[in-house]
Amino acid sequence: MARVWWLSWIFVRVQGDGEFLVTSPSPDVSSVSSVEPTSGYIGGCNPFQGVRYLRISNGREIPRWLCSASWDIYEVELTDSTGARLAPSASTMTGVSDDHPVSNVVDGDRSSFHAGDWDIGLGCSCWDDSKIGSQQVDLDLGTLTQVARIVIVQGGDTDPWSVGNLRIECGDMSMAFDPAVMQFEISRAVTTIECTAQGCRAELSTPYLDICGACRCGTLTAVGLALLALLFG
Ligand SMILES: [Ca+2]
Repeated sequence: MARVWWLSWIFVRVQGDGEFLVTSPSPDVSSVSSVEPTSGYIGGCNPFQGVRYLRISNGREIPRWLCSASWDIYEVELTDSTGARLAPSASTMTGVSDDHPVSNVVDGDRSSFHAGDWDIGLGCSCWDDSKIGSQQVDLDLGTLTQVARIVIVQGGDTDPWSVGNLRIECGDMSMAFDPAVMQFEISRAVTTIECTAQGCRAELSTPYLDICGACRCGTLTAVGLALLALLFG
């Protein structure tokens, strides 16, 4: 994947599109917009109040230029209020790409990942808001459980299959989800969500990067799209 990512940035430069703010083989953190890690409460539901299910989904797009792109989520780690690590099962109703099963989200290995259905098309070139939440992972704790910490692991700031905005929904024993959704900006590396009775706060290991906001995919020519398809499938 690293080679493909590098090639993608080179290709962007070949297009000669001056509107691209990122012009190096890997994202230049200084040239894309960023915000400080969230300091206040996230809002939405609070899994500290007790949940059986947590639904994790994409809040926005991923910085890819083809529609055959899905989000790669490496690991979700849950901890209860005593500090004990929880062991949920994982499933999805939105599809799986070959060789990257949803179980990889909870296998205890931060290097293995789950890839969603490519057909959903989460790349910024074909993004629209109807795709918010279109790639989901459902975690089942088996019984109502007080969740005090959620750690979301992605591939890092140079991973073009990462999201910068995440949704978390809280489900009860009957898998009915609270309409109050947690939606917030996250790190493309590791995001730790700490929850208490007062609410949840997020700590980002690297600042939020709005990579897609810095690209102008609509300016790619038909020839360019054909070349991208040839290079990246
Ligand atoms: Ca994993």
